[in-house]
Amino acid sequence: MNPSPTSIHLSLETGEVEITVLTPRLVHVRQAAGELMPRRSWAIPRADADFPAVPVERSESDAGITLKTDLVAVTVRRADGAVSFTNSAGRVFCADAQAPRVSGRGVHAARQAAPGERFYGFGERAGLLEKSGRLLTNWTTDPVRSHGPGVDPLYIAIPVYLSLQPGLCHAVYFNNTFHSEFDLRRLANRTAAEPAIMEWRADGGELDYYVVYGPTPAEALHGLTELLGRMPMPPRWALGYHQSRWSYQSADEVRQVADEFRSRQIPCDVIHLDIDHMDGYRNLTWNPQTYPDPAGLVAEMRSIGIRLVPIVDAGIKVDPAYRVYASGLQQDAFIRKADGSLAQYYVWPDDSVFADYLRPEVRDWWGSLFEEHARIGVEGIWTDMNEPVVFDKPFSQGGGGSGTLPLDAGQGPAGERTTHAEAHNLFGLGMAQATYEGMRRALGGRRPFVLCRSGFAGIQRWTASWMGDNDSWWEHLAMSLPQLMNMGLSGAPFVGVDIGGFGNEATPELFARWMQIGSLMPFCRGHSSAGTLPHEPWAFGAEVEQISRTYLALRYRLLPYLYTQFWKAHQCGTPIFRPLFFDFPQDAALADLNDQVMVGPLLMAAPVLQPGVRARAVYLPAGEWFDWWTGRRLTGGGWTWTEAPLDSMPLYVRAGAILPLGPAIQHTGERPLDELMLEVYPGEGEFTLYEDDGLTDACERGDYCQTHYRLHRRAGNLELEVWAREGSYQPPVRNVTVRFHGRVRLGEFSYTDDGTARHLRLGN
Ligand code: MIG
Repeated sequence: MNPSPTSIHLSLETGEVEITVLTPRLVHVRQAAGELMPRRSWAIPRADADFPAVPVERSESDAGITLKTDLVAVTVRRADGAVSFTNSAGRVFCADAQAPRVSGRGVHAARQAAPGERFYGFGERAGLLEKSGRLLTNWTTDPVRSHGPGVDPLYIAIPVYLSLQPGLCHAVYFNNTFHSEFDLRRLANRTAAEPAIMEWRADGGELDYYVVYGPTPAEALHGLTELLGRMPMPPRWALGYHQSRWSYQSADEVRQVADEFRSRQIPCDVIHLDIDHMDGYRNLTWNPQTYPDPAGLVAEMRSIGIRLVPIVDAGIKVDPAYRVYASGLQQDAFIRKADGSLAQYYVWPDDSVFADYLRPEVRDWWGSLFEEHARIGVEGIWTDMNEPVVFDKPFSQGGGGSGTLPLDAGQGPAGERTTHAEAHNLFGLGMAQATYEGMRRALGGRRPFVLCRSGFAGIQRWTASWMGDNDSWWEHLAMSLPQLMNMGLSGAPFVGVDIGGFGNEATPELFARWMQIGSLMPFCRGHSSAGTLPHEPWAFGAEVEQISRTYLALRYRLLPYLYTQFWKAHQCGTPIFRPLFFDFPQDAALADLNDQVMVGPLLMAAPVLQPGVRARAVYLPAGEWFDWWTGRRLTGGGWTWTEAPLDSMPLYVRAGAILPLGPAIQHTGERPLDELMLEVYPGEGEFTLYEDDGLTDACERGDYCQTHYRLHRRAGNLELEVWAREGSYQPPVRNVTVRFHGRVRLGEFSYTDDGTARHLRLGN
């Protein structure tokens, strides 16, 4: 018997059940065939013991035991261990439809779904926003290109979902790292007679899950990320535009690309270096012929405001003369097969080995390898192939495919050894963690940027994510919206797709449309595969170049707003690029809206996602909206029709918006935020602008500032209240222009912002 008043422990015939209340909205449920497993060092969520105790009411009957907080009650049935939740209004949610089964060989649970309950999240997926009817597998996989809407799984596995019913939202994290499934097929085509059921299965481990009550999506995400962790503040430059290609073949080509951006006045902060920059695909080396002076190149690029982000792969070349292999071998850092021999497989450098990132000392070793990169000025690392993928034959003999390590290979630290079957899904997560922590140590106070292809729940703590190898297809452009929105709902806000498409060739029209919405994706990178034609923004003719310039310029002007959204994500787990229902959870019409997106709370984009289309229908939730381009006022609560010529992506601002914009810049280091524009739209609203140095970890020690703005009506007139700036970070004294999009005309006001409070009467 567990004496803690916040937890229930039952020994049933079928095994142990433990339920622990962690916060008023967060509950941990565990059921095992025998005894519950001890916590492992590589566990993802925060330990139960790390949550301060909360007031819980406990009641018992013959039938079961109930724990109750201010928000939820959880009941376990003595007879069979079935668990159910209710909110304070007595509405049941997330209830076992039958007794869960846990055996040595796996787990199975069947949860009741309410009529009309909708399911989102599930990490990285192909297909539409809402997932009823799908069988979704949690197993990190390289699908080897050309993934259509039905392809599953993909690179990142996040066993998290968000359920939405009218007035009631909750999230679930299924804390099991084995191969597992969410089966939503019995939700589709259901008849009234058939119970609506969603099944969870896993090939091993315990039935271990966390339920997070909202009731709003924002509250559910807040609770979920309190458990799984949140994104660290990225360096501000990582919010700029990134240009990539597999591969820029030499330092000279990198210089040329950088020069093109600057001479064409297309903003850019980052160039990625794909695998060909290495010496024979050896991680952390440089090809001596094509990249003879990496330090010089990095410095030269930095002098024009461009950072280089080199790639490292999961496979480490077997080569006794290569320091990474030799030192790893000495540390016994590499995964071994069940028979004790090195798990050696083919990837780019042919024979390769793989580090066991579950072990803390291996993460330290891996992290320390980045010291040299950091010393020459590299502040960002891109990691790839960490599902992990292995080829069927040597790359030099045309190898490919998407095999992985043997499931019985041993992993993990002594005392908690497991096999790849349990650790597979954690490979990318561990590699991202080791890379992030190593870079952080090496940069001594500057914030690193890490980009990682694979991942698991909690991946946002270590890295940004892109959605792997899409194609230059309209279908993949359209898919990028639900894909990124569901990542955000799974706790990972810093996400993007390859703008323009990775495989195949984009047409000018496709590239233009992709750049339009891509410019508002949290991670904004153009990339393209080897063997394709150039995909840089100027490669498609003058018109598309101009469109790219316009939209990237818009992104850069929006940086004060976007950066504030990153802060919100860092503080609260709030997704940045999110479905409309996140901000309007009461509006049932939004549940299946795949082709519109909120970018933070104030902007809504309705991109064109089909060829030849020059107008589209747009759904505007209740309230007033303004067309970003024309300033025209629109009344929400239904559909509107809008023109969308090639150079224009429909974009809307909510009434009452106070949108902070910075000056036009070519890169984030060009100048501090020494000039600010507030675009103000009639209505009631508020906004808190977040600022810090953009570069160091001082913000984590409280060195930042916030300015609160409030727009409200007073004696028939709208008034903008600017509150006194709070916090220690000091932006430059600057001119602020307030552009008021009034009913009659555009009003311009300006003031000198020295951090003091003021009131501006704007008109009506
Ligand atoms: O499958 O490093 O997703 O972005 O350009 C090829 C070469 C391996 C896969 C990544 C892609 C990258 C490519 N890599």
